Amino acid sequence: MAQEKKKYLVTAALPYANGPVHIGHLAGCYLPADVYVRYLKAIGKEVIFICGSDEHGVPITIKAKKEGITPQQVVDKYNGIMKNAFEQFGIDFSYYGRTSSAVHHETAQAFFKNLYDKGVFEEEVTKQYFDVEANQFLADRYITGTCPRCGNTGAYGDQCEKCGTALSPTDLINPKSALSGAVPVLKETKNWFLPMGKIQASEEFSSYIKRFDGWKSNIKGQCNSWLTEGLQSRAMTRDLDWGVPVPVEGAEGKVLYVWFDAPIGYISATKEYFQQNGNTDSMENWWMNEETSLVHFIGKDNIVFHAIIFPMMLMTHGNFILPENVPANEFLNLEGDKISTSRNWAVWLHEYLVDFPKREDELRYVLTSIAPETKDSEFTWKDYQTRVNSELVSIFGNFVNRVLVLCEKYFEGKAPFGAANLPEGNLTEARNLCFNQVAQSINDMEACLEQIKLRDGQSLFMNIARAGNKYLADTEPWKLYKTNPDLVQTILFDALQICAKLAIAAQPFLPHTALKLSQLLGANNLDWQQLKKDIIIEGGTQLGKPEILYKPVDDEDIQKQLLRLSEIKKENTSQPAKSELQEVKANITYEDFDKLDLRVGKVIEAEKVPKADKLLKLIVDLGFEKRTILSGIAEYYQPEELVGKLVTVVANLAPRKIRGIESQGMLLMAGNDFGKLFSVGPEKDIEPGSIVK
Ligand code: B3M
Ligand code: ZN
Repeated sequence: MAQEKKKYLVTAALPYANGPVHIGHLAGCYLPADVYVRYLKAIGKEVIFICGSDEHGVPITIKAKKEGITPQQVVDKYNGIMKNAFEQFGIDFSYYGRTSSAVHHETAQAFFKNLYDKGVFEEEVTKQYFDVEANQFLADRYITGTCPRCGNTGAYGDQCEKCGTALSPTDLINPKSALSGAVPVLKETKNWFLPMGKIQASEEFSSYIKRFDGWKSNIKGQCNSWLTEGLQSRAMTRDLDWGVPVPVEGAEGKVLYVWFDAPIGYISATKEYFQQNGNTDSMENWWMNEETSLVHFIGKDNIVFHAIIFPMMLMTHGNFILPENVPANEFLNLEGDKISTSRNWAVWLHEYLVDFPKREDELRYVLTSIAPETKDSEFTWKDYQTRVNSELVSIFGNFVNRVLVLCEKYFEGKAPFGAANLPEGNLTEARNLCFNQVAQSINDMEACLEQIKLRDGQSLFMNIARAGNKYLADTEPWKLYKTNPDLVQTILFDALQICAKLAIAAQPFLPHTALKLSQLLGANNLDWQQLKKDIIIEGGTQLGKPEILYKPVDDEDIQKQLLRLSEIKKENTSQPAKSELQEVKANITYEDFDKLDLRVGKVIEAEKVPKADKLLKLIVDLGFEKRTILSGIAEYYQPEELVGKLVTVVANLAPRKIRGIESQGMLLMAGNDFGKLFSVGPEKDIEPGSIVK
């Protein structure tokens, strides 16, 4: 990987500029990307690190409507807040762009035009929902309704967030306009579709997907399952007024689909970066250069766009390189619950900076320690406190502090001269052990960084400090000083070299600390190559005044955070006002009702669906036959609780394939938006197959 290519073009997902940044964002993609970039730079690669605000799409316009301001005002407000938070945490982008910039609009339009002129798009008139009251088409999140899969009444036109199913607006039951609440009507409109099925069949695409083999299994798995199901054409334009106008005739009032223009944002930001640097280099020299390795850091909800759709766009355009790796992370949860902006269930970076000033590296450390690299993980304040206090403070900080304090005490704050007197016997053993452990940890750490296993990499980094502490504990220089000061000189000389290695190896993970520590060591130009050297700090070097690297986190600090969260939880779970419960739907006739065939079923088998957190696969006996039914209830039921239960089944619902499994019906569930869901079944024992009416 990193050894092979010279140039690295690393991107981190462009966050929607519609709200501040929280720890989930940081842990999901910005921090891992930054650690990797800092490592690549340290080993001497040429790297550019690109990010920016995604300023289009319905998430922005919805926020504008909520706050009663224009979309432009929304993005202007949040772009600054986000950029600043990233900077404070040391996320070292080469360039942070904005998709509202003129360069981006031009670049995205030229890209679309290129594909259009080649005849890549399918032009199709389809029926889309239209809000007569608001006089506009309803794309994606402008439309809500009931999920046909799990019955969630707040599903969006592009996705149900409860069961994760990707939807089209016309899949929704009882669709409603998010703008006016009106029932939308279907109206014809022309849009341009990317023929993904056709591209999937191309040779170029087949050869591209061989790269998946080297990718993390969570990403490979998701991609392969989409490919197996077969890709459908997808509209790359929308009937909206906020976005990049579609640059072709007959497309007035239409903009590019936000997922078409946003990834092009990486390209336009690269252009702007070089423009602002006097054009000494060019976008083409990176994006159209086989010497470049393109790596996209993203969260798991963006996989299809980066691993499949954007590469298809790049491929059909031609000239561009394709992603070498897409290291997507899973999600980070907070204190047992999903992080949610709308429920304010988050640790906001701008708030952390106020509550824990100058402790950015502490959060970086904890978030890398628990990074959701292969599965969802969990942030708790208690765990934050433990990791800071028992690792950063007690191991790393304590080691460095002891060394500096002893050097001040015995050698007037200067580095002693090494090997004045080599230890004998047990002490030789302790010394060799320490040197071996340090060398081994450094090697293993580099291997992890190379493979983007940052969590393991950081824990190996900590092992260097552990080895240093053990050396001091084994040799006890503070006891030796009276009898053998020469030996103490050797031990502290050794220990200072370990401090210097820590300062170097900390660079990717803890950049603020790395800087501070190198100053304390009187070493300005530490570089990664020196990790393999025996002597980094020469005898006689003037050291800084001993200063602690990390302050312990107090119980009060933690209590305050927990109190804040518990208040939010209270607000969120307080009884819903009647008006917040769903309104009763429009009347139906008896004939409508009679179309439903509801039957009693008995669950005879239940199991989790691999890689689908919310789905259970059930075998339900309907008396006359057994059906496979997928249900989005895994959060509410353990499979074994359901076996033997009588349930009500919609027996004549058209079968539907989910995750490659055909679901042959639906279970009735009683639920609300406040986290309750129960199956609805007969009150007394009755034969499976009985009619419910
Ligand atoms: N803005 C989605 C998100 O923030 C989207 C990413 C774009 S990356 C090109 O999750
Ligand atoms: Zn659903």
